[in-house]
Amino acid sequence: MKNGGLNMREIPGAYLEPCAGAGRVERLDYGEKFLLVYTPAKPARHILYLIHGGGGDQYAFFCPAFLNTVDHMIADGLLEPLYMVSPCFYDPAETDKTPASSGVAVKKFMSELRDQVVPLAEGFIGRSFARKDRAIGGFSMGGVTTWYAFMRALDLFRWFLPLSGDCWACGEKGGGEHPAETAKALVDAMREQGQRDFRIHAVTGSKDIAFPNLDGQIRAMADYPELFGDRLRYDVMEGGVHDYETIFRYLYNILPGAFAE
Ligand code: FER
Repeated sequence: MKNGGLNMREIPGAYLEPCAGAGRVERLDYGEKFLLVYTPAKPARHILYLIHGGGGDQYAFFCPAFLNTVDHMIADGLLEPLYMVSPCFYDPAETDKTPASSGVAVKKFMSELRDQVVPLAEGFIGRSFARKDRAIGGFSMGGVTTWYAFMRALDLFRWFLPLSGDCWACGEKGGGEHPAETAKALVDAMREQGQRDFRIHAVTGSKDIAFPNLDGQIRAMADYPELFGDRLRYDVMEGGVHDYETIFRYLYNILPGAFAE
């Protein structure tokens, strides 16, 4: 495991303001649901699926602060242009957004991600992306979703960015409560899928409520150095808390390294 070392710089204040070279956001409907696609101002090779946290929706990541930051990073050459897709894992009629209900929703969302979200987004863009150019990441319950994608959709994604969220394969907050079983569930799922070429960059903060869950899980994953080894990178920001502003800061720092090797 490559541990820490990332300098978690603050997003420059000017990056939160609109950028002259802004990308576009479009809404694509499917059934009763919709997703948002961000198309950068310059031609792009990569695509990132970003999953909101509990109680959130398609606009949690697709808000001015984050989209302006990405626009500026691309305009200033700090980030290779990329498409971004923001779906919602809840059914439209769902009013219960508690962790228990969200846990059921994200698991169910896996088939929708494969059968509807990816084909719709990439059909709209006009091409199917190579696995090596596809990433999935998310915050909190979106991090939980990202771990499920690792277990069920390793054929679709090479890059996984779970941010302040653990794997719930062995129950709610299972990464913290059942770390060894959770790590084994990840390993078993990986072996079943027969695919070992991947990269995980997990990030959380020392004051994040999900810290004990993700941290316990990552430590247990380190018991499989031959499988995770350099494919797993883990950073903990001192003082980082469980909110989107902090997560945008993580993405500002880790996105330039995604798709890099
Ligand atoms: C965690 C993963 C997800 C966690 C909390 C959540 C406290 C989500 C909470 C919510 O949606 O309210 O490890 O730890």
